[in-house]
Amino acid sequence: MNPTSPAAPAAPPETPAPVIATGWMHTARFLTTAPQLHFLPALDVPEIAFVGRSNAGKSTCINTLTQQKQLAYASKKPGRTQHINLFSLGKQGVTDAVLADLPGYGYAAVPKQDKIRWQRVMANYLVTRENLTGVVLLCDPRHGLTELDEILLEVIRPRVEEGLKLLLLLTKADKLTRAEATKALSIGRLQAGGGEVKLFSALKKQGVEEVSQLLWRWAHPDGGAVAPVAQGPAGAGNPAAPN
Ligand SMILES: Nc1nc2c(ncn2[C@@H]2O[C@H](COP(=O)(O)OP(=O)(O)OP(=O)(O)O)[C@@H](O)[C@H]2O)c(=O)[nH]1
Ligand SMILES: [Mg+2]
Repeated sequence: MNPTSPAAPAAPPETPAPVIATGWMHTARFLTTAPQLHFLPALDVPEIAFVGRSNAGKSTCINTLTQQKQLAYASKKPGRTQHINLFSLGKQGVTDAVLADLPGYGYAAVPKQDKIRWQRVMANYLVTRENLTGVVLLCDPRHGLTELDEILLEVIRPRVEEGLKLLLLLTKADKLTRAEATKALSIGRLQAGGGEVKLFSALKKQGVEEVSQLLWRWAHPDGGAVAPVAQGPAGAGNPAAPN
């Protein structure tokens, strides 16, 4: 076979050097916030959603990955994030992907009606958001996957089968012994149904490069070379908040 043949299959997306992926993450800036799905702007760049139980560490993870202290609002008090918050990524004002920080679920003190309403918003988002490219499901392995995490995995399963990317991110890994971390990884691999599993610690900056590289690959399935290019007008040129 001629290796230079134009008919040769396309190479899988290249893994960028860690510095490219972390540099890309560092470009994150606030785009918009929405209390409900229909307030979200329609975008045509890849969107990566951070979901999981309240207090799992979603906002902290976004801050750690983007190397910014307070881009996403993190707090000891569960239920801090109450809107869908979008952050743009890309060089020099050119948005080539968006991160979405979603409110957590399963916080006991939230009134039942609010819980049900939020679960509906979330399920709708995961099923209907057209530019959704990947989901990062954060889970504190000391608690394991909750019933609501399992429901979420069920909800996205058809989309994962059609190519939606999934990462089960085991957070607060600094709280685990080496043996516990190994065990958490193997349990996670059984549960992640088609997705990847990684350990992460905001405290120790564990997993930052690996996760940044993975998200970069999700957002640049064609390789993207060293300098990412915009994939469309992105609607991000209109950062007007809904309210
Ligand atoms: N030890 C440790 N604590 C962490 C880590 N990541 C987050 N936390 C702590 O966990 C708590 C919750 O973090 P958040 O990032 O606000 O959690 P969240 O998932 O965004 O929570 P909601 O917005 O309520 O859904 C905070 O007190 C963080 O400091 C970590 O890697 N290690
Ligand atoms: Mg949060």
